[in-house]
Amino acid sequence: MARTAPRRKERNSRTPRPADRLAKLNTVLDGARTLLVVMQNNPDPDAIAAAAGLREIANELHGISCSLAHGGAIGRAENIALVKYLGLNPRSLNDLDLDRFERMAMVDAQPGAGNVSLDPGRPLDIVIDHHPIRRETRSARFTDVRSRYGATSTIVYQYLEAAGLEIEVPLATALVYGIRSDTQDLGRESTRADVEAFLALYPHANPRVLGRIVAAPLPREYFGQLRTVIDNATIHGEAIVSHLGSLPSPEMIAESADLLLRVEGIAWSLCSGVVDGWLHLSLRTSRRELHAGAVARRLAGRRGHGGGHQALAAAQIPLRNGEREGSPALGRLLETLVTRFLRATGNGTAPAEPLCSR
Ligand SMILES: [Mn+2]
Repeated sequence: MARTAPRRKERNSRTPRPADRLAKLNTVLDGARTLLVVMQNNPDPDAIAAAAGLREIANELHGISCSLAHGGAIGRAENIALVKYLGLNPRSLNDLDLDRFERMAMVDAQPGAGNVSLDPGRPLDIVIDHHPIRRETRSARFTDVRSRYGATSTIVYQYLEAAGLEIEVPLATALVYGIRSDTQDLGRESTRADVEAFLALYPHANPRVLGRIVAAPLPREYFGQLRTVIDNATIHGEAIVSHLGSLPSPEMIAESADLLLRVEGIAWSLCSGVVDGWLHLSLRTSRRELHAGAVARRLAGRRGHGGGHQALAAAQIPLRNGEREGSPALGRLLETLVTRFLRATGNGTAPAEPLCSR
């Protein structure tokens, strides 16, 4: 009987060990007194947890005083609750004198991406992220971009672990939430590293607090937006699209795309909304082989930014004069985008029908 060679767990010689990565990170942080950690616009739980984790490393290993910043606002009730629980005071990028900081880091995002307000020309010392690598990122002094990972929280956990730092309950709870929310409870875009980080962190997390954060009270406007999502949702074959109109912040667009992907028989969802003069688009798919990130880039075209993972992606397009919510010009733009989306996903010829009969 033929024997197969025993499968050995071998580390690819090109993959640096966590301790080596930490040593490199430490070199960059060494000697600094201040650090600014920049998150994506409207940061999500993964970004918030990853930033809190990097802050811990800077604080504990280097005595660096650390500030957190982002573009846009923290809009979702869950994210506001998380920030409050962690005792963070994230600042708006617009309110900060960036020259004041001796080091600049970015987590869960990359310079020049569509969801980042920071001037891409500003040099960064550290970039830690799990989105596909961007050209601008390569000029940072230290980069750790692992696009196969489900969450930046997983990557930051590995640094905390390598540093031998005791992870306190609030940070463990946040990192667990970061991993859970970016991977839909490890069911989407997650790797073994995400599962291992989750299992290591979970015993230190406070599930009761996490339960309260996840079920934070929602403002009544949330339900109004939800009604708009459902009223405007149209099915085209295996795809569903909905426009949410004008919104104060874009989080509801992504959340709606998640929700609509759950409609029976649907393999693609696209939700859109207008925030601050930009059209935001969120895409989701259960057909990962077609790559949502590639479709998002096609939707953004040359005018906007687009990208993301296999199963989830986003695009942002700056609106021109006259393309206001409710205007014929915006209507035409949306129609073009929906047509492009339906063609890209193989639903171009399917008849349109409303999700719910009115
Ligand atoms: Mn993330």
